[in-house]
Amino acid sequence: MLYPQANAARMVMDLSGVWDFRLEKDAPWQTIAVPASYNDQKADPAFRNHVGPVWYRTRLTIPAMLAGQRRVLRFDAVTHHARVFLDGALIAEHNGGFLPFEVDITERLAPGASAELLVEADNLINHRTLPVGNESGTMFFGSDNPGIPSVEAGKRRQQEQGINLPNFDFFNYAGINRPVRLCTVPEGHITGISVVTALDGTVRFRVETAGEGEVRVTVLDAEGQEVARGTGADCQLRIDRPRLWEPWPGTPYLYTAHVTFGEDQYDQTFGIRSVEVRGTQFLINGKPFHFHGPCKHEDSALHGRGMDNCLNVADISLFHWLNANAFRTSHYPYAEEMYALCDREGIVIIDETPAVGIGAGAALDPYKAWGGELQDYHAQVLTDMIARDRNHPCVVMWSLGNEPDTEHFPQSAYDYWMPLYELAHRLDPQNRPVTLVGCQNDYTKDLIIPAMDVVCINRYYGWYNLSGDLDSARYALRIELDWWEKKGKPVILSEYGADTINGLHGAVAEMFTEEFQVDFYTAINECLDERPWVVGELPWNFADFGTHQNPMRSGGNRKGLFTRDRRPKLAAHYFRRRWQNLAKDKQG
Ligand code: GCB
Repeated sequence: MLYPQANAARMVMDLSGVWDFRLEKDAPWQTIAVPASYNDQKADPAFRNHVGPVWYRTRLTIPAMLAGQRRVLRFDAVTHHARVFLDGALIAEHNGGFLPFEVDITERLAPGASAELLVEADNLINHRTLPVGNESGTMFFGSDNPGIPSVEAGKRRQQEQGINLPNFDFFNYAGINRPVRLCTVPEGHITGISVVTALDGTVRFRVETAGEGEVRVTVLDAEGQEVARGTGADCQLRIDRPRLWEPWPGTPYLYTAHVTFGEDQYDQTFGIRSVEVRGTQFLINGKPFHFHGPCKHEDSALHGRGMDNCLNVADISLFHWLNANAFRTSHYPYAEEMYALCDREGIVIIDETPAVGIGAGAALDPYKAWGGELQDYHAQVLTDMIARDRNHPCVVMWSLGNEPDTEHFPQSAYDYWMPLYELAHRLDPQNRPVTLVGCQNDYTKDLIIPAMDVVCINRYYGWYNLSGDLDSARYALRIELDWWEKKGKPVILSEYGADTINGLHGAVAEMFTEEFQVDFYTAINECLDERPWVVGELPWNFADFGTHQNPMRSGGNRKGLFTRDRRPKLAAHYFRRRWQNLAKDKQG
């Protein structure tokens, strides 16, 4: 699905603003900002803790000047299940809270007319949604004291009240999290573009269209000079002396393909770069690449997971301050604006589906219990994510998901994930490497993580296990890394970290102090530096972030290198120094 674009042939009308909102069907309307999560917009536990549908309402008027154009409503993300009504008629329904959907309303609302636009957004999560939630009331963290009659009775009450707990460690921020726009296209129009490049300057465009017409492609360099042109829906061009898209600290050079079809036109940005796994190396443009940068969340005070360009620009500026070059979109596809920004800034992305928490802590084989239906849905989400993000040069790898159970039911896990791995390779015109991020587990039993193109492992030696004992943490991690070395694959430590309360210090570094966070990373990094086939380090997390309240979290997850309002902890300064020359040292 193409990102909305305003140009000589297309118009975009942003419907952001303050809409009407209610938590219950017959309650009085209140105010709410769109886009943003609704949870923290009011000082009211009913907003923060709401489970189930909510309703958003605004008035949509089609400008009379749009006559003759097709008119499409585009929702970039409604979390997690959306139903859209126009003057009471259901016009669209969509599953999944992190990817766009659109609905053509040309025949429903004439130019000059107006109607009530109502959006129902449901945040319920269960074992058939991504991410996964527990309807049973089971807690992700902490002990539920099983067997104590009074506690069991309390849990039954919670279920009757409709408790809905996440099987993941971030707040289930919900609502209209990303922009809503009215977009126009001419009657005959471009519906999709895919770009595949080669380092010699060969570029192949595949353009999908609706209606009659001829496709023409003109490629412009970064100065707007024409460097190649061609015709046809499947068209191959050659750019002389191509400039490559290089990750930071190189130049992320971008070209623009100006595509026309009948009266329509679309400017598609692209970069010329290659991505390949060879032996134990991850190559970008044929050169070894080392990933270093913290994993992120879309998370900030008040906005929740609401799309915020200012926050994105500030965060990527802090990536440069850190001398970081990469992040993983833990644990869901981010807003499209972030990928466009990273294309321009040279920050590399591992793009992750929202499949977090599949089977974590399950007593039964989760894949047998829920697998079939969930796998079909997962395949759809993966398909939509790749279709959305396939042209971004910053995206260099697909992550099928984060920390499913792969240890207790290894064969079922393999049977669930391998078809998705194959699907990702089939769908991606650029055939990027594919990974699945593994939980800390008995890695010797795991069948699927070692089968990925790149082994991505989340490890908490010295934190959740061997807590506070960094010598033993190093010792244990080295044993595990020796095991992975024999697999002959590139390995990324895709999460490691320690909760740290900013301002808490200790001359003796103990857990939760800023000094301990630095010591923790120093110890673990020592083990990584010994091994050239470790091609990445992704600390957990860029910034402190919101979670559900539980006895393991104090004001959210505090493993940030930055506080939630983006002030550096000591560990941010540590990584800034460590990463200053790392790209040169590790990549040559
Ligand atoms: C993990 C999860 C991440 C959590 C993190 C933690 O392994 O992938 O979502 O937030 O651990 O801090 O516990």
